[in-house]
Amino acid sequence: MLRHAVILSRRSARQLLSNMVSEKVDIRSKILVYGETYARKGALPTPTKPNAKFIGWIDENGNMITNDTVVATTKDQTLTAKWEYALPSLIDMELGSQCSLDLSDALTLKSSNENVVYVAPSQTLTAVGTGNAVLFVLENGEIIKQINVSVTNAPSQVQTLLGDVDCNSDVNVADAVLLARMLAEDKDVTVSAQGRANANVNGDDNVDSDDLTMILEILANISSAF
Ligand SMILES: [Ca+2]
Ligand SMILES: [Ca+2]
Repeated sequence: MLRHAVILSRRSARQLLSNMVSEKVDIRSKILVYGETYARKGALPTPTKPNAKFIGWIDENGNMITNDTVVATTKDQTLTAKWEYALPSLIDMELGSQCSLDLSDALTLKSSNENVVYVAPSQTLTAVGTGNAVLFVLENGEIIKQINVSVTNAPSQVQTLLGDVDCNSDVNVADAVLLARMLAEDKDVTVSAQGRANANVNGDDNVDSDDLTMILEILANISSAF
């Protein structure tokens, strides 16, 4: 029989094995013979990755390759692992809250509406506005999943200390600064639901610049609200 070497990689098996465990690259060299199955001299490896389920091996043409597949090429070939990620299809967030998904390093997120949910470079999500958005999960630039995100107002909270936006049991200029940044939609700051309740100094339906003015007045001892 003619032996055609199909070398998936020339790197040493040991190095590749460690790559398999730690990297998104799941490759191992295997010498195959045209007309025989991929299981020749041992089954194809079954890689593992946190929060992901291995689906199978895909060749360069997108064909699923199993141990029973017959080798139909004499060329070098690279098989790519196909994964299914354990990701939710729906995320409910309260306005102002943050969360992060347990992502594999290979995945990045992109928001369809950054005025609803903002994705930081760290991939942390911040609910910056009420409404719905779609999170695109990208692997190597390709969308592999869409997650619907719904942001709603936090349930109304009882004020613990009027003006204490950062909830440290004290009202000072840091609270005014935090509120000002929140109102300016500074995406680097987050205010908890309790903080938003405390920020609503005039007790109406909104947290807005009127409340900021009142906090500044409190700080300047102009107001006798306390
Ligand atoms: Ca405070
Ligand atoms: Ca208010």
